[in-house]
Amino acid sequence: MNPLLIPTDLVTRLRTARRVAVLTGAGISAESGVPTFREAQTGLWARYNPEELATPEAFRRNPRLVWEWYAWRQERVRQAEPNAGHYALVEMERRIAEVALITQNVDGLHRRAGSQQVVELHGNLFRVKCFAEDRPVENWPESANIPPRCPHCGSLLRPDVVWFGESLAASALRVAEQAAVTAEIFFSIGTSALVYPAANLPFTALAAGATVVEINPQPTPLSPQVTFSLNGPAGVILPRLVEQVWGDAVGISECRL
Ligand code: BJW
Repeated sequence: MNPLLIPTDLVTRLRTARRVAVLTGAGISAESGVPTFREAQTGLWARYNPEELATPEAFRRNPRLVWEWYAWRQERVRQAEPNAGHYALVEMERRIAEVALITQNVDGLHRRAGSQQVVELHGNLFRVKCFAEDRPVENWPESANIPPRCPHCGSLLRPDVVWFGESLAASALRVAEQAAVTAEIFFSIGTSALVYPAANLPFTALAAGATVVEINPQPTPLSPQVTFSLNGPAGVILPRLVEQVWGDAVGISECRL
């Protein structure tokens, strides 16, 4: 199927949908120039495997290496801008009564694009917390230490993200699961669908009777189960989808697509 042709049946379902849930992964930010997790890394960090850096064990072993990797990623994201895929989801939020945007990304690009209801399942690259006590920390004394130390207990500071083996924030997971149960349409966009518990969400939605739509240039373990598979980049498919569903609506020409 031509991925740019959005199935008519999906267009019809979206026009009348009142509750939609969207799960995004690193692929939605790929067209902003933010590297995905499991595709080949480039430059300085090409010889490191991200899966091996995003763990508490890696941080215990070499806190400086892990802190510097996150500092490098912060810089990449600061230089990036949201892309047409992020903006199309902002438009979707404006058009549908309830849209829950659940992201595994820590880059903050959905909020920068203007999405309001964003659940960040894996934390945020720009927040910091104490490694020992899990306490959020906003300011710390200037020093040459890398990583810097917690001003309250003296332990190392770390990024406020969820590493392998760590629990997701219970409140975020609850909201995400509830959105998957109640959604009429569930989108899985730009994620390899490998990392749990996020990877369960589309299956929860399917079990509850939702239409499940995957947008990804590559197949994933979820692909055989979905109702609609749109094989292509999110930054191309999502604006086309929005245009086909609401293109004749008043004000669409003002959207940043
Ligand atoms: C495009 C595109 C374009 C490219 N347009 N698309 C059940 C079974 C088995 C294991 C487990 C299980 N439950 C829990 C586990 C263990 C573990 C897990 O899932 N392991 C699996 C790898 C097997 N999960 C956990 O440990 C989680 N914690 C937990 O469950 O706690 C309870 C518990 C503890 C201990 C034991 C058991 C239970 C925590 C998971 C935290 C994940 N953290 C990371 C790092 C966050 C911080 C950071 O960013 O540094 O989150 S890992 C990494 O993977 C990151 C991502 O959010 C996440 C998902 O990756 P994503 O987004 O899918 O990216 P990619 O790169 O994989 O895929 C990109 C996709 O985009 C590709 O498909 C491309 O084709 C596509 N694409 N261009 C559209 N233009």
